[in-house]
Amino acid sequence: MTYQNYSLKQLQQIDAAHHLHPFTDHKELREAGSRIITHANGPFIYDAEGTEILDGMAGLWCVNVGYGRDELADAAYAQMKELPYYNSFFKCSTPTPVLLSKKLAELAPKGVAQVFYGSSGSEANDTALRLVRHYWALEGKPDKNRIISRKMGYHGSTIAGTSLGGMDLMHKQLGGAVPNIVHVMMPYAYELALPGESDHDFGLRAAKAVEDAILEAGADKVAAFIGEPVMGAGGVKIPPMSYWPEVQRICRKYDVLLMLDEVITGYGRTGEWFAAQTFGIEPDTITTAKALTSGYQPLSALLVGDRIAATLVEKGGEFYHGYTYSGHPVACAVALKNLEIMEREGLVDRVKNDTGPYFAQALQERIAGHELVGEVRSIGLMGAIEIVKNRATKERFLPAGSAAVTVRDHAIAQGMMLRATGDTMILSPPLIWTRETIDMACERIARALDLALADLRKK
Ligand code: PXG
Repeated sequence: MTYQNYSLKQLQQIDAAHHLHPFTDHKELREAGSRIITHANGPFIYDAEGTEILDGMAGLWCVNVGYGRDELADAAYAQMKELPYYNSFFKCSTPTPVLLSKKLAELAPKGVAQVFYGSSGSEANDTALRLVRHYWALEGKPDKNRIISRKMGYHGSTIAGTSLGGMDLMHKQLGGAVPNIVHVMMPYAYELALPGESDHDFGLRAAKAVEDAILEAGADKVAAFIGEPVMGAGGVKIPPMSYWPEVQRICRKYDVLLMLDEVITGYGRTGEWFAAQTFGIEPDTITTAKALTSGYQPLSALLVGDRIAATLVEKGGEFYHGYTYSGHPVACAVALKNLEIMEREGLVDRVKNDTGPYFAQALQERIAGHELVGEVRSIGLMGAIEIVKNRATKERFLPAGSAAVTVRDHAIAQGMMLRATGDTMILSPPLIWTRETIDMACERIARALDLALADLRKK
């Protein structure tokens, strides 16, 4: 069956009749009709009407090597023919997860050398939560099970992921979160720094919130702290450089495990293989997914540090946890090829030394001065643009989020896919973007901002 036999209208009608979309107001979508993306190549996606759109989001923070990579399709095809599936339970293994684990151990920060596979970031965080609690139980401290997380953190959409995350609207629909998870302030200077407070001091104050939460519960009750090195879905919130070293010092002081969620930042996004390396963090677990396969296959890898791994292996007995698709041979074959492409093309170095700095400069020079823009910020190829009504007072347009949607809609009409989160525009492009692609993106965004400003003035 090919979709070419259907008109766009037919596809939209069938979509509206039968397809429940993620994070969607279904009634609203069904009235409007979904935008159907049919194919993609390099940095561009194409919709059913043939419109070419520059993909500023790398799909959903994942297509780091860009679209149309025959090598990845070939790797999947070859693996499917040889062995499409076999499980990793019952003392079995297949070659590709074995080799991928070795590769990940080489790329990961020092002291992190074991891998547990799933198919999504949410699953990997579920594994991480179970694993850290299991660790403390094995160490004879079953009550050391509280997890400290952050408001506006995003850790997935399963019950564990939602519970770990700090998204109020998601919690409201949860009907009871996983117990013993608390949320502290996020390190978001633009809105939360006090008047006159330096970035450095704000970072320390935000870290102090973690210490306060540990002291409130008692260190013997706190298992771990979890955070995204740079908050992604919450709005590309880049912490001051003082934040992570201080959080790490606090975790060590109270013997609290440090869990990083690198589902977005992993595999080159910030200019190192992992943001742990960018910020100098030595974590006990690293959740990864998305760009591990550049999104060509669903795959997550929870990277586990030596301390937890040693206890799990030496004292653990059987860990009653796993997924049918843990270590899926096809997904792992694609991941291996994806990492090979990233290394061969030097994409991580390019982000660090060329495109990342150029992206930061382009946003500063061409976007930051716009009347609608309160702040631009970026790290590697991950950026944000704050949309405000008043640059001096940081006042936002009402209703909240509406101005960013206006900018986004104009951007898409200008051939530029980016995302709005609240009143923040987000960019997270494929790592294959060049200086020319960045120029093209900035031109289109600047035009979208002009058009949005004209609209917003009319209101
Ligand atoms: N952790 C982080 C940091 C994520 O960004 C997940 C976990 C969950 O991964 P899965 O594969 O289960 O979706 C994510 C996912 C957005 C958006 O609106 C971001 C994600 C997912 C959906 C939407 O930016 N990130």
